[in-house]
Amino acid sequence: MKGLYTALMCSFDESGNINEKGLREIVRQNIDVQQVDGLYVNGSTGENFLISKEQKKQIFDIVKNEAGDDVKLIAQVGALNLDEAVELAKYATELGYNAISAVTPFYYKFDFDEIKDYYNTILDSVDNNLIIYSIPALTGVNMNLEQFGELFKNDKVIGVKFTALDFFLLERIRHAYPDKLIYSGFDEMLLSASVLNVDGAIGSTFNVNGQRARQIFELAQKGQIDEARDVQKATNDLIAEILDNGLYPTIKEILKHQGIDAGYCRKPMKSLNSEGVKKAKEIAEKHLK
Ligand code: HMN
Repeated sequence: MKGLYTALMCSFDESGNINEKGLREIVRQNIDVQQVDGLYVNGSTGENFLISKEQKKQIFDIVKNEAGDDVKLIAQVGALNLDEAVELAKYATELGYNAISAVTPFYYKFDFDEIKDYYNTILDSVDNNLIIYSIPALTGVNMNLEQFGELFKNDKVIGVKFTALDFFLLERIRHAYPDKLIYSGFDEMLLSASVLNVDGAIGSTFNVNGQRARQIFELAQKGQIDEARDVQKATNDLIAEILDNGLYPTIKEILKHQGIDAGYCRKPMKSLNSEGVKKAKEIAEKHLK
């Protein structure tokens, strides 16, 4: 399960329905062109928290059907409704997803026992392994080293997607739990995370910049830090402009510019105005030639 995973975008039509053709094209682009090792399905980038349970299942179906066994698949099933999370975990497992992942439960201030119960409840219901999805900036949930260790006591918790700025904690987790998988979550910090010996990365910008992500990761593994830093610089020049123009809509516009039917974002996320669309094209031309 090591390696680089795209946090998969989903294509929606203007009314917010899944655009199956577009989603299949995004899957193929990631497998055939970006050549990532796997896909992280229904994460933040997939606008998972804006869609219905039935749409989540439909996306799991389409992606598995398109990807087959070409790459590894991780299904993000985390939801505040624990019954839904369990149902999705079972669903994705039956479809053949290689692992599941679940965001830490958010919005209410759950204490750690509640968080632990959430993960164990999901895992008790399926014969599959789980990757914790930790993204404190969006969830407000900050777990410490000991709490990660508590969750890791369940053998089916095989790792963590670490989307956080706290690299002291990342280093501590790496050394305390060498057998658990750590995936770097912030694409703009991939080199720094790779130097700390993460096992892989999961990123939204890999939809359009996956090849550079691989270069950074592999150069760092070989100890070619100067070269890796150059590629991270080129990557961050791209990411800075994408963030400035609006993360998910800009990635979709770049994909469209490359001939992929990436569609619209789900409301309340807004789509780009004509100036934003123009800017997205310029970004693609400038950084992804
Ligand atoms: C997901 O769940 O879709 C991703 O794994 C999330 C991923 O960590 C991205 N984070 C967010 O979108 C919040 C990053 O790839 C991020 O988009 C990128 O580093 C730009 O900041």
